[in-house]
Amino acid sequence: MDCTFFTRKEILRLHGRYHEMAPNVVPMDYTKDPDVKLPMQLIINMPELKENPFKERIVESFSEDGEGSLSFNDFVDMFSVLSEMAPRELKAIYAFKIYDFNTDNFICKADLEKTLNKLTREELTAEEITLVCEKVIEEADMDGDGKLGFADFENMISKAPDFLSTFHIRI
Ligand SMILES: [Ca+2]
Ligand SMILES: [Ca+2]
Repeated sequence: MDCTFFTRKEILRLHGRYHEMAPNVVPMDYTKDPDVKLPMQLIINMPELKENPFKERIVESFSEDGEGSLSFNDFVDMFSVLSEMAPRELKAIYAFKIYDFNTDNFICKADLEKTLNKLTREELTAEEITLVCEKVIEEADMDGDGKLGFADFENMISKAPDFLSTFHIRI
């Protein structure tokens, strides 16, 4: 994916951030497109992500090797989608992917329970979570199969924009 909304100046600033996490590994000169990746552990400790309950899943979903390491390109893609300039539709695609914990292209009740537990930082009881999940699915599930496909999900976030708030980051 190449979908950055950043100016050259902003990309240079991001490169500075990427470089400062591992100055011995990340060269300053990127004209030769070096094959460098930084491990998830460094990235999830950035102040923009540290407090985000979905940080591991966010980083994972932008990791081209699928192991959570990010090349500088992956890193720019991630912040592009998280930036305020990203279109809502693009954020929705990633949010869906991130909330689909078992990666079957649907958000089922179990996915939604995990999502809500993280969004509410485990402040609700298990019964409350179950109730909210049932209600959300009931209201958003337009084709009545008991789980949320992407169209259902878009329906859900149009009614409950909080589901996207975790994907807005100011950098
Ligand atoms: Ca799923
Ligand atoms: Ca459905």
